[in-house]
Amino acid sequence: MKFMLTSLQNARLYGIVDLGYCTSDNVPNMTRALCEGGVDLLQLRAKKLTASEVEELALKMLPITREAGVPLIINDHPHVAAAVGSEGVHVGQDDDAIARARSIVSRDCFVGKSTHSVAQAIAAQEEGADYIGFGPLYATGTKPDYVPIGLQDIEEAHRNVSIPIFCIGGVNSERLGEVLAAGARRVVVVSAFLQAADIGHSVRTLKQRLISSC
Ligand code: TZP
Ligand code: MG
Repeated sequence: MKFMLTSLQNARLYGIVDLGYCTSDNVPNMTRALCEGGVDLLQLRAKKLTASEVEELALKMLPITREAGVPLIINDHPHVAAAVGSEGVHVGQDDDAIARARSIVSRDCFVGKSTHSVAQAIAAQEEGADYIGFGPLYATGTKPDYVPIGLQDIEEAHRNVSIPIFCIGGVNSERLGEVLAAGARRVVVVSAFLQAADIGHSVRTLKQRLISSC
C-alpha cells in the first residue's frame, strides 16, 4: 500500500463523490477516476443516505483512496468517520461543532467546515478547523438553497485566515481562471467532474492549470 497522507498545505484540488450525481454502484468507479486524475482530497457526500449506507460506501472507497494516498473525508457523519477510520470529517454551519466532531472521531483526523462569509471563515479558524470550504461562489445545483457569495471576498478571506481555504460552488474549467484571478489557491469541484465525459482527463487538466497558476 502506498498510502501517504498528503499534507493539507500541499492540497490544491478537492473532489467530492456526491450521491446527487452518481448511484451507489458507481461510487468505486467515480472514486478511482477522481483519484487517478489527481484530486488531493476526496469527500463522500450523500445527503439522502442513512449513516449506515454512508458507512457502507465509505468502506468501498477507502481501499481505493488509501492506495492512491488521498485522504477520505466524510461529510456530515463524524460517527461514520470514527467507525471506518477515514482521514477526516466535514461539517457545516448547522452541524456538530468542530470540537464535538473531533471528540466523536477521537483520533487524529482532519476536520473541515463549510463557510459562507469572511466572518464565518474567521470563526471556523478560531474554532479549530483544519481547513474551510468557502462559497458557494456561484449558484449551483449541488447546493441549491444557498445564495452565491461571488468572488469579491476571496482575497479578504485569504488575508484573514491562514488555514487552507478551498473555494467551492460552481467551479469548473471555464470559471477557474477568474476564480484564481480573484485570489483562490485551492478549489473544490463537484458536478463539473462527476458529469464529465472523461473524469480522469477533466481532473488532470484542471489540476495542471491549478498547479501552474502559483
Ligand atoms: N458547499 C458549497 S457549494 C457546494 C457545497 C457542497 C457544492 C459544490 O458543487 P459544484 O457542483 O462544484 O457546484
Ligand atoms: Mg453538513
